[in-house]
Amino acid sequence: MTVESPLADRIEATRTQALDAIAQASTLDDLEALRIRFLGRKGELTTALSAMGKLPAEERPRIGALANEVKRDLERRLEEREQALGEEALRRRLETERVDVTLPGTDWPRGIRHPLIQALREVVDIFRRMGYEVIEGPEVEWDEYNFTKLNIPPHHPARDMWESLYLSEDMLLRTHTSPAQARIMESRQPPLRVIVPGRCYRNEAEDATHGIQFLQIEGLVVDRGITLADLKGTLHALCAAYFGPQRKIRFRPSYFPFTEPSAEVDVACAVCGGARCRSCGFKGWLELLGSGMVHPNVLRFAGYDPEVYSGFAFGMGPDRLAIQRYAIDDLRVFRENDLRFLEQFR
Ligand code: 2NL
Repeated sequence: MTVESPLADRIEATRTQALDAIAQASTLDDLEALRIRFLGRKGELTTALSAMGKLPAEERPRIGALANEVKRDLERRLEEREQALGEEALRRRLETERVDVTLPGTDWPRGIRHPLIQALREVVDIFRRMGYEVIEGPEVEWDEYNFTKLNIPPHHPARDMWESLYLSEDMLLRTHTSPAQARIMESRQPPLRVIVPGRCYRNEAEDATHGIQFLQIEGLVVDRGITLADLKGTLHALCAAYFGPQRKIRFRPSYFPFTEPSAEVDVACAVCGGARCRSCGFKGWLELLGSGMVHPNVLRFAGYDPEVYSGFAFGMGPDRLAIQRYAIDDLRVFRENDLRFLEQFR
C-alpha cells in the first residue's frame, strides 16, 4: 500500500530533475556543481530530508528509505557520468596531442675537435703505441726549470723579457714544454720514455702568423746506450705513421742549447714531393721539427751521470705537422676559426 505523501513526491521530482541534469552535463565542473546542488550539505535532497521531522512517525521509515535510495542512485549516476566524461576527455586529448614518431627529428649541429688538437692527439697516440708515457707539467714555471736546467744560461736571448712572458722576477709562462721533462727527470731514474703535449707562451707582437700562445709536443728518452740511431729511427717511425710510409724526410744539422748534436727533420713538400715548386718556395723541403741528443749538462742538472746515461729529445708544433700532412700553405687558417675550413676535418 502506498500512502500519498507530498514529501515523497518532492524527492522523486528532485531525482528526475537531477538525473536529467546529470545526463546533460558536459564537463567535470558541471558534474561537481550538480553534486553540490543536489547532494551537498545545503543541497535539494538534504533540505527535502530536513522536512522529515514534521512527518508522522510511522511515515518516516518509508520516506527515509526513499531518500537514501535516491541519494545512492544520484551518487552512482554522477560517478558513471564522471567516468564517461573523463574517458571522453582523454580520448580527445590523445587525438589532438598525437605525436607522429615517424617525423624527422631536430638535427643539432655536432662539433668536432679542432684540427690542431686532432694532430696533437694523433702524435701522442703514435708515441703511446711505441711505449711512451704521456706526462704534463705546469704552464706557470720557475725560470730555473724553463731555462737553467735546460742549459740555457742567464745571458741567453730567449731569457729576455721581450721574448718571454714573466710573471715575476723568477717565474714566467713556460716557453716550451721542456721544463716538464726537467721535472720528471729530477724525480725519477732512467729508463725514461715520455711524450709531453701542452700549451706554451711567447712574448710576440700578435700578427697573422704569430700568437702569444701555441701548442707543442716534446719527447724525451733517457737510458743506457741510447744513440743518434735511436733518435733517427724513432722520428722516422713518427713520420711514417703520421704522413704515410711514402713521404720522404731528411735530417739536417742544427743547434739547440739543450741538445748536442742537434738535428732538424724536414719533410718533402706535399705538393711537389721534393721536386721544388712555388708552394715550398722552390726548396723541395719544409721544416717539421727539432731534435738532438740530450746535452750532458742537462743530464747532469737532473742528477744523471752522463758517463752512464744518454738520451735523445725532440720538439714539434702540431700546426707544422697538420700543414705538411694536408698541404696547407698558410698557418693562419688554424686561428681564423672559419667553419668552412674547420668542417673539412670532420
Ligand atoms: C723545436 C725544437 C726541441 C728539445 C726540444 C729537449 C728537452 C729536454 C732535453 C733536451 Cl728536457 N731537449 N727538448 C730538444 C730539441 C729540440 O724542440 O723546434 N720545437 C718546436
